[in-house]
Amino acid sequence: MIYTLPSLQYKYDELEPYFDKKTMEIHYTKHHQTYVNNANIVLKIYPELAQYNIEKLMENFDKIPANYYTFMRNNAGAHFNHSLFWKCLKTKTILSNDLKAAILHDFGSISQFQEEFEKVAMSQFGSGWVWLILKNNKLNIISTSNQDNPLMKTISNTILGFPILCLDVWEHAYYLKYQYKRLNYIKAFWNVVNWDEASIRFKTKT
Ligand code: MN3
Repeated sequence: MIYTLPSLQYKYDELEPYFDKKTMEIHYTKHHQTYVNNANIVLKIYPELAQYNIEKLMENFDKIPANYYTFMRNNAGAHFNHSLFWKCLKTKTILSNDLKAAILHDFGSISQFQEEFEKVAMSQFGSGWVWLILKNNKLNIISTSNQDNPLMKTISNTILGFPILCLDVWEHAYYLKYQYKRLNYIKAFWNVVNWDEASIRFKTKT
């Protein structure tokens, strides 16, 4: 098995005006494709790694040979992150039911949840990701640097949590449209969050 780009459930221009067509196209066909190609180089050298799908590879990161560890942390990590990110985007979905109740319980209100998410996203210095994660039945918001993710056994050798939702805060995700205004990009995200996907992910772990 080698990795391939997952198909998108929408057209590049469908998230306009929040996420622009050009950024979506370049992000998917150039950035994500490059990460996939790079990760596949290592799968060809070490076919035993190819038994894992990308999610399982994150949980088995200790099996990656040391000489390719950083390379895969960046590229296989990016493949996992972007594959989830595309699924987290959709217009006109509504936060409801169990996930809504859990967010209200754990953050107090929807606006407090959004404020906290924006704060974490703005505090991530340089490239990285913001995550809504579930751990021990509690929701939390964290950020990771570069292409790390909460499932990856890296620094602490434990899984930080199960990702429910993610946002790419690398400049390549927003610079064409928003330039240095990361906060405007983060706020635009609320218009294109796929709450249906987030709810499904939440349900599988509760
Ligand atoms: Mn990206």
